[in-house]
Amino acid sequence: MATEPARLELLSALARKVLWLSSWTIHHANHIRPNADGLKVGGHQASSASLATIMSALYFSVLRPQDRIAVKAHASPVFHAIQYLFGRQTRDKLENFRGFKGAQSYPSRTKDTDDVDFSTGSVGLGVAQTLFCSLVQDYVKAHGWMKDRPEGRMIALVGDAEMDEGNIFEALLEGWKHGLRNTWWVVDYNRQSLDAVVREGLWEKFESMFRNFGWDVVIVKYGRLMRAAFAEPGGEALKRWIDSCPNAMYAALCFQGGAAFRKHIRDEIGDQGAVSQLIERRSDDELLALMSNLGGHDMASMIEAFESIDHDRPVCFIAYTIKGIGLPFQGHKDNHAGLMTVSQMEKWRTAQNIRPGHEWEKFEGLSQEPAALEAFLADAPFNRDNQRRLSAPVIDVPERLSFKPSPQMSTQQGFGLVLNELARGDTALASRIVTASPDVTVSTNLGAWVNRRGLFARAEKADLFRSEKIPSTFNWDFSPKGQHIELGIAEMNLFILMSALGLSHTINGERLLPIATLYDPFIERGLDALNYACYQDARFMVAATPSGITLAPEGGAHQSIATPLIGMAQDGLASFEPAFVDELAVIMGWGFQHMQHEAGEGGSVYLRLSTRTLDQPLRMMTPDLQKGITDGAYWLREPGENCEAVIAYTGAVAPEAIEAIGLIGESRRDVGLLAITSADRLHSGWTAARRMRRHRRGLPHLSHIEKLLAPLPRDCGIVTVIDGHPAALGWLGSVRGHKVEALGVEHFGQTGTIGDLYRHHGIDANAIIDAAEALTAGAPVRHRKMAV
Ligand SMILES: Cc1ncc(C[n+]2csc(CCOP(=O)(O)OP(=O)(O)O)c2C)c(N)n1
Ligand SMILES: [Mg+2]
Repeated sequence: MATEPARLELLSALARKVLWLSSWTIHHANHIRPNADGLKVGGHQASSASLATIMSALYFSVLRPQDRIAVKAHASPVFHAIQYLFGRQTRDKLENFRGFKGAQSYPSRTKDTDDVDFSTGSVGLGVAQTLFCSLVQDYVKAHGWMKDRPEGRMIALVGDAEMDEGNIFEALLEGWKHGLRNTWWVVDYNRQSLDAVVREGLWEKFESMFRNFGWDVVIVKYGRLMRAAFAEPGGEALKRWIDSCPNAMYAALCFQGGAAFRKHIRDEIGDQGAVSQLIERRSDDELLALMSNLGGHDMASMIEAFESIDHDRPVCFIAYTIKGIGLPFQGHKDNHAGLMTVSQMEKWRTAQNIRPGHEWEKFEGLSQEPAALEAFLADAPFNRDNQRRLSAPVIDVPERLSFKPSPQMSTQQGFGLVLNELARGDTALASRIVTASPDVTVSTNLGAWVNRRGLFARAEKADLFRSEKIPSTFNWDFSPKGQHIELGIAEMNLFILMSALGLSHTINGERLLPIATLYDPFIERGLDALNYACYQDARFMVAATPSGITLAPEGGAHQSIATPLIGMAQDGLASFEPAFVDELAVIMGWGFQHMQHEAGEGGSVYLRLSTRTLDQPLRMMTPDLQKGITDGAYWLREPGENCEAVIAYTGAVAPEAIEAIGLIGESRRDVGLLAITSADRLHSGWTAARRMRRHRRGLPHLSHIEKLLAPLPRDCGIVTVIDGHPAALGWLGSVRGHKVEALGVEHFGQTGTIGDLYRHHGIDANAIIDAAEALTAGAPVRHRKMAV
């Protein structure tokens, strides 16, 4: 173990190297191997530089392998440089920074190869993810699954302007409710964002807010040089001047350099003898070094701050920094997109003692012994365990998920029944399910599950109504064994929690099977978090209900129109919209397996459910039917040989489609009824088959939908109908060139009964018949549904 001064010297040298390598990576991408499109990499050089010291302190000394880190998006080059020094990143990927398959501009858990813990890029999400990851670790621990694994700290490196993102505050509140531990947020307080210099005194707002939520706050404002200077005669006055200097002015002076600082300090406080002497004792360069020695750039101060934490309460570090420190545009308000010119880089290279052609060498230009640096890196605690990505065995999913059948049910009800059956049993599957809902647990039918499995909290808390013997349908006991995580209303939190739970197998080595319930329209409220959860390959199931306009009198404001398209377009999410509960049970069983498949094969699952009660079919669940349901469609009524019209429906409009088929049957021949359980799976199967045929000519692979539509005569018309945007099914006509009338919902907000609204939006039986008539030759359809 190196002595303290020696350790600090090695760490500072490595931090300088990290700054060099990260800047060189960006420079290389812009000037040496620029992409053909000529786009420059803005945003990174200045933004990365802020964090070179802090991240070096963390990765080379403070972090342990069990810690997990969300790196501020624009500090990606710094992260990659650190991993390069550790030997986990290749020169080729750095030379190809932001190029095809090169190191990513924003750290990516799935696309980068150097052990990124959390994908960042949409600012705010990574920050909250660390908080929820810590809660998940507590969950795993409370359930007795941590074994002898030490608790990790979940750490976010946060831009100060990133703190504007509301989802961070939503998470903060949730963390407080759940007794958050083991979470560190390090705010890179460079007082600059993309466009602007941040408001004066922002740190005070942060400080009081974090303290309010029970966090420890550590402000790291002055580096060691500064602190030494403050102890000199006149130092107090200098400190007062620094403290009162407006952010914009301080930034501007950092940009202008030592002489400008001297002039300003002289003009403002220079008549006080001791201060003048203090600054006169220093050359311009020395004065600039002193004035830019803010805490976040001072290795000793950062190490001291991190090592001073001797508790597991959450901590917010506010580290003062200068954006672009050490680079020619440090502090300049326009520096976000700032890039060093070739000649500036040349000058800086010379100053760093780096020989041309040796830019990528790990220790080039450092005066320390390479062997000592190498040994120090090898010995970094973070580096001691190469297995930071864990895995967990697959949990068995029973052949068939059962539920208590009833002749009439909604899919939402069915969802509750399937979970209730799971809760009653003692399968491994049930023990690994974790549910969460943004304050709609009961209204999305999770109540029965929660009654049986209980709510999660680290400390027991009995349901007061129950202990007071007040009759209530619900038993809301909290305990460390509980399996439902109660959340407030914020949907962003729901999806970030899903992301954290859904990565547990790789972070904690213990598999969880998370299920989120929420109202379907509010998927849009949490969409970015949902997208990032999928992007990190977290695995979870979303049951969204009620959906569409079918919630009818519940109100126009809660309708969802776009969600079927979101379900189709969201990468990593298989979407389903069953009409009947036996379909749903099959899909959920398939879903629990899909959630556990290897990367690239499995993914998350979205169930778009409804509150509409439908007559349930009495039928045997054959393997063929089961496969049709999970592949996305099956014939509820097979089309005949001379089929003139097909009605293809999804979800809650099944009764209208069935009724229309009955009425059309007398006027059109051999009509077919196609039940579509997943437009998403059908469509992706179809595009995949086409791609395969293009690439491997001659292979007769047909997708499920192609096979289903193959027997239809050319001039058969297809009417599609969904309680959602019509484009979700409108593409069916392209599969084999059939004419299509796509019915669906395009306008938001009208309230009424289901009958009123289906008629209004043209998705009722008569609208389906009209559409079929328009598509097909022959006499008008004789029958219409009678108005009720
Ligand atoms: C959700 C989202 N909105 C906007 C952006 C574009 N953007 C990237 S960085 C940034 C501001 C950065 O300021 P700060 O967090 O203080 O980091 P700094 O550049 O100072 O290091 C913005 C607006 C983004 N990446 N994500
Ligand atoms: Mg900033």
